Amino acid sequence: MNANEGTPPEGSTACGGTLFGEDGASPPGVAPELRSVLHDGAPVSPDAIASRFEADGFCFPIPVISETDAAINLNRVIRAEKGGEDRRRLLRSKAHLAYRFIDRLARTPAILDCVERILGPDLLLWGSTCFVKAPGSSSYVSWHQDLNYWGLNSTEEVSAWLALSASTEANGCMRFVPGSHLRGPIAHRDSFEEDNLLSRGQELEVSVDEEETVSVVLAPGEMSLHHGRLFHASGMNRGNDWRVGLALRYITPSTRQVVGVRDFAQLVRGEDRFGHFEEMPRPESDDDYAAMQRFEYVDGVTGSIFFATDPPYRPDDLDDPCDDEDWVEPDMPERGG
Ligand SMILES: O=C(O)CCC(=O)C(=O)O
Repeated sequence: MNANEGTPPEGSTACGGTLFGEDGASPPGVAPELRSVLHDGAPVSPDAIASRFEADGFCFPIPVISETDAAINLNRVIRAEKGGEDRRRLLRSKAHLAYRFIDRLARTPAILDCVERILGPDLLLWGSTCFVKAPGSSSYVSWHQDLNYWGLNSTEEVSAWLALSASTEANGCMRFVPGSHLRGPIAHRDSFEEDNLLSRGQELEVSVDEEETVSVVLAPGEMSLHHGRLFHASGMNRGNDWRVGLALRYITPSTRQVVGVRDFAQLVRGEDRFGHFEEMPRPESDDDYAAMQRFEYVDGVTGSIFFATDPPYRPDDLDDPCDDEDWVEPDMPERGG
């Protein structure tokens, strides 16, 4: 099977290689220091991105779409968010199956080029979620590791978090703990806090030293990449504008779903020689009723994965880079209640 040719969103970098800042230039209206270097000061380049990701478990800021495209897509998310619960819930989990604009954003060549450097040439899009914080919203995300509750048997996963609005400390940008992806799976507890944007309000049972954290400040059109075992969180929106990010979850085709009986993913680059995930037709518009029905179907089949008990999930065949000889298992606290 070959990946469908991706259709980049209007006006985005379609060349599949040129990142803003590569030549030292910055997109209009943004301070050069935010645009042309990565979080550690290295110039934005595919090699630097891959090596920072490996060492720190994340990498940002990486400009991938234009400010104009970010604004157009921000409006689409806000329209869906305000369109009632039926429209809003389609923005969660596998939103690319329901909305064409998300399907297209997820195939942006500049995003896939970076992810390919980390995961290799064959890429599946497994998930896509819009994390939306309205102005003044008390929504937040507790400290967690993504892979603990997705039922995937591999750490060959990368999240690309695309800022459609500015993402700042004031409006609740993400925060990362550098190097925490190397600590392996950590126990989580479920809080089911109403304002927590995570499905069960999952939170790490180890404490996080706020001094060690890095704020993921992004301009519209920039993305961050993070590893599925990275400790990350985000605060409330204390600003007057929307804070909206699209989290795109890419995996390799050899990955398996081992909690749910069936799971779905779209081939976005290269080849799938494994067939572990079912593929769905792409939405033809943002009002594609058949696509919305397919989303509901998939959500019904896969929704229980996120509520599977007994985290952290650690199947015997877990393919974890932390399994190397030098890895020392951290003390795992007892799970409460
Ligand atoms: O957008 C946020 O505030 C949190 C996003 C997140 O936890 C994720 O993308 O894994």
